[in-house]
Amino acid sequence: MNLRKVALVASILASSLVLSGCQAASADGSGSGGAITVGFSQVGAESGWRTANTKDIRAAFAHAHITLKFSDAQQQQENQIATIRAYIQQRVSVIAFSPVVESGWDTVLKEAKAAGIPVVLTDRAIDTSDPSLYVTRLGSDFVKEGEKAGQWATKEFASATSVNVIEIEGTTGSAPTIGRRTGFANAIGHDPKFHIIATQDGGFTRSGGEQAMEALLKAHPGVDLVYSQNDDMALGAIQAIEAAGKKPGTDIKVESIDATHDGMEALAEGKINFIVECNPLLGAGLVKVVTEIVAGKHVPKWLVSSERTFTREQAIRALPTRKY
Ligand code: GZL
Repeated sequence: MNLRKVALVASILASSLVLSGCQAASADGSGSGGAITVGFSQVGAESGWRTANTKDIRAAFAHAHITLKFSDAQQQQENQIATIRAYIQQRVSVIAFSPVVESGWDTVLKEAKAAGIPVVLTDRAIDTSDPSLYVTRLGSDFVKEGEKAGQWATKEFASATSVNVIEIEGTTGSAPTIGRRTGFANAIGHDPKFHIIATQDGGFTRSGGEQAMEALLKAHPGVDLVYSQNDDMALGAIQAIEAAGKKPGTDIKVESIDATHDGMEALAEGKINFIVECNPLLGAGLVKVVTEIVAGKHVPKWLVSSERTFTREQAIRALPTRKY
């Protein structure tokens, strides 16, 4: 066999070895045969809760020595869809993401399913007619969180004859916004003294909460209670209430959801009156679920977060040992 033929055979052999290597990687979705790689799309960096959630997930994967490809979608669904498609092309082992809004995921998740890549939801939920498009969701019961907030309001205003409520909501169309609105209504809806006099989207951000409250306070100076769907918006609302010369927590009651450090500090100071916890520490659970899925084990469809509520006294006691 002359040298030209030897070189040709050698190059064909080499490329077949490379291809088989790729085949091995694509078969188990790892970057190097056997190792797990997870592609994660995070909503953004809009709040203290999100920061704690991202920090915990990154730390859990580093501790487990599992490769985590991470992307920040800056609260844009089209960014998450593009990132999920990129993870499909990269043949990751598992795709995990916190969907910024509930709807619009079926098409891209069908592509992941066709590629044989399991999908895990963290934190937020999706609204789909085909639940087979994801394996499980690790996250909170947002309706229950809203109900806890409403139940506190009914106790706090037990002796009142009329209660004017302003509701500052999170991202329109997101699972926590929809669930917390539903839960709050479930709890107060039977009591005609509660009047939700205004609702506005604050985007789960501090500036969004301040802008919403500034506008709503001008239109509704007689508000009795602000129900904010997260701490960051509540902290913004507090700034607007103080700028209007009123005392948050005293002249206008304020309740919130998350129990992040800054929210708990405002609760301890009496500027917020009650907080419903929403647990962002999903990292260890996500590592466990990914490992079980890759091992072919069954996992429940919903791994619900355990959460509590805080009064001022409870916040003062809890603050020194809080993880976020
Ligand atoms: C809730 C989470 C929400 C938080 C906000 O699980 O999706 O998004 O309540 C965060 O603080 O921005």
